[in-house]
Amino acid sequence: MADNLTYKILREHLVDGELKPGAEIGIRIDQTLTQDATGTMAYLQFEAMGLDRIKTKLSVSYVDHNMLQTGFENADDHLYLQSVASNYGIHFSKPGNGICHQVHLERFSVPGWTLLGSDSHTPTSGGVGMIAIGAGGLDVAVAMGGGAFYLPCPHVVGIHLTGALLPWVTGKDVILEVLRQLTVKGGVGNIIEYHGEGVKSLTLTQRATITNMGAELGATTSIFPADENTLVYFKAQSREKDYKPLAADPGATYDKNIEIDLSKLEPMIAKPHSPDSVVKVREVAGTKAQQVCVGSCTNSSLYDLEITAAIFKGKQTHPDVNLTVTPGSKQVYKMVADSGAMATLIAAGARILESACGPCIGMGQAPASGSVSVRSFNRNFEGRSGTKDSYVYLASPETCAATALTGVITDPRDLGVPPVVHLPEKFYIDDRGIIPPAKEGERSKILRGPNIKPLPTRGTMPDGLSGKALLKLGDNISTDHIMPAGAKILPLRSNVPAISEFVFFYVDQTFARRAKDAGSCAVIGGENYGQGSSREHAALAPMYLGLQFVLTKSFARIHKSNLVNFGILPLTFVNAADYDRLKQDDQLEIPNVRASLQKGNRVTIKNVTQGYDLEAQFDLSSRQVRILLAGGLLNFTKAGEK
Ligand code: MIC
Ligand code: SF4
Repeated sequence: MADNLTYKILREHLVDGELKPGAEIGIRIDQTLTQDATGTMAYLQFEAMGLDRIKTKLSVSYVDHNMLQTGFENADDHLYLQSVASNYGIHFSKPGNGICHQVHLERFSVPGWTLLGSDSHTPTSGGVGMIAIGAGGLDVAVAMGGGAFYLPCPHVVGIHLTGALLPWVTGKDVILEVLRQLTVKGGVGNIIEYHGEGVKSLTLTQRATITNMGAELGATTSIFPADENTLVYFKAQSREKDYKPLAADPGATYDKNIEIDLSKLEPMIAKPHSPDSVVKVREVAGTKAQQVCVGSCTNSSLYDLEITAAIFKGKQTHPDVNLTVTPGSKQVYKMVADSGAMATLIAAGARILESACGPCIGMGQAPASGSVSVRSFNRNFEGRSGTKDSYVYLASPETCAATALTGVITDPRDLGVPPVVHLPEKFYIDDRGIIPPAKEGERSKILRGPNIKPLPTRGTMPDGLSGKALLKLGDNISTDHIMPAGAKILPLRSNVPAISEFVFFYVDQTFARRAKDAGSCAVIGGENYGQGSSREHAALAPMYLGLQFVLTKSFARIHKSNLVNFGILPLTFVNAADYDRLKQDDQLEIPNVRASLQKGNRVTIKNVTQGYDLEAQFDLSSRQVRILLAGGLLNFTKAGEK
């Protein structure tokens, strides 16, 4: 049987179910990663499982998000993470060592293995041929304990690449083109596999940019074959031993096929406020920009910074533009310092930031009111930058640099012949920022500062649910809308009672108060509800506020499973017209919900306020139903269920 690469790896890791698109499967997880903003909860959950040590081949805990340390909270979390890692067999990547995805790609990625990460951009490592999936922290905790990761068996979309990119056209432009074609919900339920002659022409870091931002498609993950270019990268990292060539079997087929001729692409840009609002840079060229940011896990590799510096050689940023540059890892930072690229950037007037997520998640560098910020990042949801009325565009580092030079959005092809960047064959390797765990059996104190509050839990699901529909929302609500991040709110990730005050804060500041007054509540949404990040706080904090069920037109993958993991019922409309009829503040009831969940795939919702019944459906595996009945995945796992 000719398998595509995705199915080859899934088949090797399959522990439950059958590889039939749509059916639930369980896969063995080789590696996990967490970052600090999702990690504290993941490790509190891991601790609650009562195991001695992780059972994965490797688990790494990174610190890269909560790095501002404007109070004690972040530092407390870092100490907790380091101490818990040491005790349970987990490697700890210190603050300053880099953004989790960049560091993982450099130092730990392995072709053919599986990686589960509590961050939606975990697919970055798909660039080397891993099945690397983003999930909620609780799923990652279960995987660290040796449990399988359950997911609907994906359809595989084959993107057949031909040709080679023209000068000034980049991996970022490829994924922006894919987003233009497929949209932010086009990848739901799919793994995107790149194949064909054109693959050869893409460097490893270009591939990683493409798989990273595949998260914005809502895809389960994205993957490239492992080939000569992968080997070049592994050699540079002195990790040849981890390399093995991998590709789809000859004659393998895909559930859907897309053709992209790389030589036909040109520089692309995503307009505010969605990563799929993609147009050619040319179409918005001339728009005045006030800020330009190069960095984030999408585009902060050595090449990205070297090319940015090369564009600025002997030149200055435009007087009206603030340019920030973030090296993705300590490796990149040290190498741009040694090569002189950093000196060029400093001379050009760039603000060099520490190696962290920073402005990508609104941790500093919020743009001015009403201004335009052009970023090499992957998300531009409204308000995510920290300034609600800013206009964030997403483009390649090359387009960013051209824009910072001229002060207006600029197609980099207008700069003439591109500078040539030579990367060294061997990269700087220094893993001292990654602290190995204590030996098995050696225990030390786990440090819990006052910011770390116990994890709230939910009891088993009652016989009936009821709640006021506190919000009626439109399409594509992101987890940044549900549980915003940014400098004020992100440090509260370890304190659910405190962070819950900010649920839907920028949508409706009265939400948390109204939820508490109501005691139990529901939310109504449109298509692709919960797109974006893997943050389980977008389920956990609403659960704490009494959210019982969410009724939408459709859900994004990770958020839907986070809702289930925390005992919140995800429902979709049977008749689209019911969405229009429902009103905010309607009192809704689902009598006999336990019985309905165990029977079919529908529930009847009573609209008590308007006096009518409507049908809703649930697309859940029998395992997910059992999780919901148990009141969430933690209760389910503690009870020894699988
Ligand atoms: C993001 O890019 O939105 C984040 C912040 O990295 C999130 C994780 C989080 O909210 O902690 C993600 O992508 O999953
Ligand atoms: Fe960090 Fe931004 Fe990447 Fe999320 S998308 S991991 S916030 S750099």
